[in-house]
Amino acid sequence: MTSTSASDVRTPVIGGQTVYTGITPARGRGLVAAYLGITAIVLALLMVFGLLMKASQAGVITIPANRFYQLLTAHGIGMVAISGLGGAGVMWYFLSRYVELSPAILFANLVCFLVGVVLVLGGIFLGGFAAAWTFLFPLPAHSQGVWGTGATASYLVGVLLVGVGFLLLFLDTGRAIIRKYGSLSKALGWPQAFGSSGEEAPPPTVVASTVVTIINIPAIVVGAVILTMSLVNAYAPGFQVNALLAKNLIYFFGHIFINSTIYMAVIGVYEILPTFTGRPWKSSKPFLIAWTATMLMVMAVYPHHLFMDYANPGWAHVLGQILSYASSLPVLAVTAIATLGNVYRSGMKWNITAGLLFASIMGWSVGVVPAVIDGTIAINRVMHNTLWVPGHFHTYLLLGVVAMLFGFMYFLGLSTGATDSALDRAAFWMYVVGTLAFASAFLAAGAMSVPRRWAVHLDPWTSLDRIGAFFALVVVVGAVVFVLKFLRRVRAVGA
Ligand code: HEM
Ligand SMILES: [Cu+2]
Repeated sequence: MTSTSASDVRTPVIGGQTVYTGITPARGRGLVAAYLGITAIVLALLMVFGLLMKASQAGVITIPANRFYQLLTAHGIGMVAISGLGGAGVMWYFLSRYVELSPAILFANLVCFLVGVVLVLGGIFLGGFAAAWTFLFPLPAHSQGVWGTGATASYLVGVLLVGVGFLLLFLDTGRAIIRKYGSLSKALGWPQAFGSSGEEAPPPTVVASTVVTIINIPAIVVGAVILTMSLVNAYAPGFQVNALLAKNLIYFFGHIFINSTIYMAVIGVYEILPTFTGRPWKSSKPFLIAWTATMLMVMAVYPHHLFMDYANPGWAHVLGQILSYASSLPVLAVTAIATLGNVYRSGMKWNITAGLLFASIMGWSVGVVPAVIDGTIAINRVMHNTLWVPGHFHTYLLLGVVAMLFGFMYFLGLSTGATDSALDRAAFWMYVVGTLAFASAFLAAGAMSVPRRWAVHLDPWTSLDRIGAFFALVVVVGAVVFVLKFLRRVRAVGA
């Protein structure tokens, strides 16, 4: 049961707790429910793709190499995109309580997304496109006959369309934020962070949304530029693209977009945990400074993907190395410390929503450690393109952003009067423990220098693959429970 009137902002839920479900506009709420419903289904499907890949590397099943690379491409691009869609749903749901967002734009983004996804999937599974989600130049146009130009075009145009949708969305959030707060710097809380403004700083949701808006607009524009250049190159090989420039553009876009999915989804933590603990999350001075610091660094840290590209300028390597240590730290630190402070001795009653959100902050923190290790040039020389890399990012994606998304889905379910069962609790532990073990198997393989992105693994590697496949199955089962539970509730959520 949800309400549409702005005055009725609290809905009683489990155990006498009240949850703030209020003033997200009714029309937007239905769309957000649709966003999360689609997110749930696509996550489950792509996780199964991941499981199939791991099982094939383990030798448990046999997937032909061509098909493996198609799955790898679909899994990579799909997971990045769907994390963006789910994150945007979370951000919209809460940001719309503070600024006036356009439901029409929210809808337009969904349409672009769905049409884009059809093109991407068609390019991959009908056309055979399998150049990985990063579509590194000149691979899309050099398939050695494995796929045709049409498949490349379908993939590139599809990704472009998804990007256009998100661009519209972030232009709208930017517009609405400026309209309410006067300027982006005010919405970032600069007068409070760096001046002596006596006014209260904007709420955490607004600060995070402003950062996401600012970093994603250039990221998507740059992404669109390289997608278009690759498209022209595919049809007119005479139009040459500088491969090093292309890689720089792609990772500028890719690094920012995937990181921003966490920054969008974490808004759910800021808004939801306080409803359980009764302690509001305030935009403190360190909080504001941390978000601004991360905003600046996240745009300059991407050269850590190019450490082994010796032709890239030396200063870029230095920048990538130093910022890898510093970039994600400020926001993570203020969030992790405030999460512990918010929860500690609050007397809150734990449920699956709170558990997933809490676990997401811990997973994010844990996953950053091997990432920073890999961001060290001396270590990257050994670990580059090994399974160490999927090891760290699966930790903070599965147990970070995706746990936040599942937590938000359970939160939405609360407003329908749903309660947690033993099955939910079992799924929670399967998901958390399964992810840690699954990611550890990747990391262990990485430490043995097992290469990433190989369809076929040598015999000595397969014992770790089998462990990975087993725990991947555990994760998938847990996630499927989350997904089915949410899908049963989603109609009531959107009503
Ligand atoms: C049950 C869950 C999952 C399983 C079993 C799984 C499995 C895999 C496997 C086997 C690979 C290929 C590793 C290699 O040999 O190079 C992979 C790559 C990848 N996965 Fe997952 N994954 C899961 C969840 C996720 C999630 C939730 C995300 C993001 C939100 C994600 C993002 C990626 C990305 C970006 C790649 C890299 C693709 C590439 O190298 O081009 N995965 N995953
Ligand atoms: Cu990066």
